[in-house]
Amino acid sequence: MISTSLAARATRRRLLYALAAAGGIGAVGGFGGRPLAAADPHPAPPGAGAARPAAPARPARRRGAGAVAVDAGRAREVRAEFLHAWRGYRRFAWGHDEVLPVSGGHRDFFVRGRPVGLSIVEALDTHYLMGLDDEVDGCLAWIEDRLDFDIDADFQVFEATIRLVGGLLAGHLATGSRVLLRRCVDLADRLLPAFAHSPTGMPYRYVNLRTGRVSGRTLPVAEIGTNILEFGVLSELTGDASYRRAAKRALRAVVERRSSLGLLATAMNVETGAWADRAAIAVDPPVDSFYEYLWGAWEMFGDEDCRDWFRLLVRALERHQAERVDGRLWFKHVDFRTGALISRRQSALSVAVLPVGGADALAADHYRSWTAVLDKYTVIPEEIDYTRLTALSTRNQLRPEYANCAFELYWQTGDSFYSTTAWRYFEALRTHHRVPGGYTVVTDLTRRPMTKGDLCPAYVFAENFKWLYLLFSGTPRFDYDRGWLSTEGKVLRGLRRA
Ligand code: DMJ
Repeated sequence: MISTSLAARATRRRLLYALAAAGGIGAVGGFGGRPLAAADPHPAPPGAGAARPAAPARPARRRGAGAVAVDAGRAREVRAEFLHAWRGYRRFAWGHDEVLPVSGGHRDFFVRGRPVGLSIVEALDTHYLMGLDDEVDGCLAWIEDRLDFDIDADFQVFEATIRLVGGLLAGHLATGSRVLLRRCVDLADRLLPAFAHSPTGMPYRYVNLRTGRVSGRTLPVAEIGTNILEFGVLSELTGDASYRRAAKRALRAVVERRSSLGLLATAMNVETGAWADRAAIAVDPPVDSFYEYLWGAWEMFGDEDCRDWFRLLVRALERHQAERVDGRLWFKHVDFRTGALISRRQSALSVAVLPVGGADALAADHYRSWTAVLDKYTVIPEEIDYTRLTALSTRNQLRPEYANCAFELYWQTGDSFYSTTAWRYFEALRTHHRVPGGYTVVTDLTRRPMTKGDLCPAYVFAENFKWLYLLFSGTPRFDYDRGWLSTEGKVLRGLRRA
């Protein structure tokens, strides 16, 4: 039985708090004797420290009474498994982008033969949150000595932004390291030509980091519009508004091209501004994080345009794509101009979008839908046919999205359903993805034992264990009242200095 869902969301409490005074908080600790600079562009609310300038209203997250499911035993187990995965990387792939934990090899993520230590950058703030300060130290030393973005090769702008710019930013916010901020600014400046050379302001897909030559004029919506959080924080840290301005222009260009139904298609030619297809597939990838970043820009920077665009797009999503099958909420793929059905497939990545995006009632229902998939398969398949709840892919690429959503919804509601199911996710992760050399992808989750591939994607060091650790640890290094994380799990606001 299929019916359209029009769930409404509850109201959000709002608080006023002051913008960061230049300079932010002072350091009381350090890593390896390196000088720590003031880092947080969004320091603590008024009352703490010096007087701050008058500030615009910004939203604050709604919190449940028990927003942190503190369980020291579980937090320890999560941390131990993160360390197991990390030791595999350190042993077999140090300095390379990603570890192949079964064969003991490694692979480069952006350009073959040109590693940028991706897993090191991705892991920085996770190490910090878990109190693994020696590891933070080792990562900082590698970045200081070895990381150089003067590379004559094409880098994918979206991945470089969410993983590298975001990782370096979060690392800087955690440690105060000026080197991390310098590397971050250097990389962002090398990425900016992708925006500046485009007639529409929507970025090209690739940019040569040395020459600034751009390429790839047709790209999906998530790649066009998943950058305002990283670029916005960078603007605040540097005082240079051009990063945030470029990101905002790209968002606006996409939203302006929505159909009369208020839907976005999937991919755009950024030179002509013409859609390259007609499929509205949100909240699936490669559109997913476009939505997250609209709401994030409101939460992080008080950007009212982005808030309004988010609401407008989510209203259209509810009206034309949401449907219930046996009481479970899913989002069908439709023609973005007519609303005609294209398919009833759903990606496992979809579960993480709405809780980050301020549509909590929808998010909660969608999470319950994916929990039914977790119950059926133990490990969530990459993609399903939601009419029959059957796997269209038997793989799982060590996906973090279910844990991401569990953390977000627990954080917002304090409902133990999310901590219980998050723990189930963790136990399945440990049972089915663990190998002696770390953690690896599953290639067939319908077999027993599940068959495994040979890759630990770098995002595992940024996401899976971090979401779980934040959920169960209540670490004092994270400000649970006002923290904010990116689509790649980077803490862009609310890191507390040790
Ligand atoms: C991560 O790189 C990010 O979460 C991104 O937004 C898309 N998905 C992968 C992990 O699945």
